[in-house]
Amino acid sequence: MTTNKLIGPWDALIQQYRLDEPVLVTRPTMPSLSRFQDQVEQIWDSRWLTNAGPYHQRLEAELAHWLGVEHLSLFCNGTIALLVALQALRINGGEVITTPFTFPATAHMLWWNRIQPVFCDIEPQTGNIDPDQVERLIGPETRAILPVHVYGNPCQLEALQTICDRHGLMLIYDAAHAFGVRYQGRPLASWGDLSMLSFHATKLFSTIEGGAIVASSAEQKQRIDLLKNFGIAGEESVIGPGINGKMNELQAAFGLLALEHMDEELAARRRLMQAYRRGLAGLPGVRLIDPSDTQLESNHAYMPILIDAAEYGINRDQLFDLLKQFNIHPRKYFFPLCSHFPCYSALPSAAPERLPVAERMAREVLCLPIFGTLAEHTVATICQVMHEIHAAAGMESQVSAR
Ligand code: T4K
Repeated sequence: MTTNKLIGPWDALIQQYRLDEPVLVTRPTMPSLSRFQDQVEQIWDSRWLTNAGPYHQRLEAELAHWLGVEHLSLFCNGTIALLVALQALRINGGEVITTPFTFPATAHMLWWNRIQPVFCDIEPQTGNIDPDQVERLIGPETRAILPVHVYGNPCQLEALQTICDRHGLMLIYDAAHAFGVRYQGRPLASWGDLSMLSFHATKLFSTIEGGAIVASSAEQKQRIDLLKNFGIAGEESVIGPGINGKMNELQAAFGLLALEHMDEELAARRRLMQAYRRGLAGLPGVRLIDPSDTQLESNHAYMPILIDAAEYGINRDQLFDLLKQFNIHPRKYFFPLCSHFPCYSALPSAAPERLPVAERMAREVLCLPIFGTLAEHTVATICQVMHEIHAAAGMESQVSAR
C-alpha cells in the first residue's frame, strides 16, 4: 500500500522549479476598481442599499439575457438559493436522491429542509450522478432528484428527466459550477424544474457572495421572489414563511461590472485548458476529467485530474503536499465525500461499499489552478513539475526496489 510519507530527490527539483508567488486554485475576476468606486458613490448618494434596488433589477435582467434564460431570481448566495429552491417546489420532507461528490452545501440544504439525503454513486467519466444507479434508490418517500453538474460538466439530462417523469419526481439541479455552460445549444441552467447558480468569489462569474435560481415559469419565479423576501407580498401582507435571501446593491453593482468581462474570461480559460491538455498529454497515471462532447460549450470552471498512484509513482495526497512546496496550491474538490460527514455517515446510502466510484474519485481527484489571469507559462511550469515529479518518483522506486 502507498503511504503519504515522501522520501525522494525533491529538494533539487523544488529549488529549480519553485514559483515566486503562490499559484492558488482560483482567483476572482476583478472589475475596474475606479468604475466600481463610481457605482459605490451612486449607491451611496441614492441611499438605496438593498431590497430589489435599481442595480439588483438591472443585474437580474442582464444576467437572464446573457445566460439566455427567461426567469432568473438573484440571491445573497448559492446555498440560500438552494434552500429556497426546495421550498419553492414544496419539497420539505421525505427523501431526495443526490450525490456525495459535491460541496457540503448540496446535502446540507436537504437537511435544513428536513429532507433525508439518499446518496447515489457517480459516473467515472464526469463525477456526476449515475442515472443507472438512481432508479434502484427510489422508494415511497422519494420526492426529488438533486444532481450536481460537477465542474460544470452536464449530467445525463435526458436520462434523469425520463426517470423523474416516470416516477413523478421533481428534478432540481445544483448548477453552482455551470455558469454560462451550454449543452445542445441550450443553457445548462435551464434544464430540470429549476437550477441553482453560485456567484461566490471563487466562481467564474462572481458578485463576491451571491447566487441565483433559474426558474421554469413566471409563476415559479414569483413564488421564489416572495420566499426570498420573508413572504412579503405587500406592506401589510405576508403570505408565507419566507426567509431573507436577497442580494444587496453593492453585490449587484460588482456583478454588473464582472459580467462585462465574461467573454474574455471564458476565452482565457479555454486557452489555459488547451495548455493543460498539451502539457499533461502522455503523462502516465494522470487522467483529465475533460468530456469531449461536440454538443458541449464548456466554461472550464475547474481543471480536475485523477491520479492513479500505481502509474504516476506517488498518490494524490503525496502529490498535493509536494505541489505546495513548489508554491502550487491545487484543491481536492471533492474530498471528503458528503457521505463521510458525521451528520450523514450513518445513513444506509452513505456506506462506502455502495459508492465505489465516488470513493475512488474522492481519493484520486485534484483540481489544478485555472482562472483568467493565470499565465500560460505558469501552466506550462505546473505541467513540467508534474512530469518531473513522475520521473523522479520512478527513479526513487527503482532505487528502493534494489
Ligand atoms: N454547490 C456546489 C456544488 C458548490 O461548489 C458550492 C460552492 C455551493 C453549492 C454553494 O454555493 P455558495 O453558497 O458558496 O454560493 C469554495 C467556495 O467558498 C464555494 O463557494 C465553492 N462551492 C467551493 C467549490 O469552493 P473553499 O472552502 O474551497 O474556499 P476557499 O476560501 O478555500 O477558497 C478557495 C481558493 O479561492 C483559495 O485558494 C483562494 C481563492 N480565493 C478565495 C476567496 C474566498 C480568492 O482568491 N479570493 C477569495 O475571496 O470553497
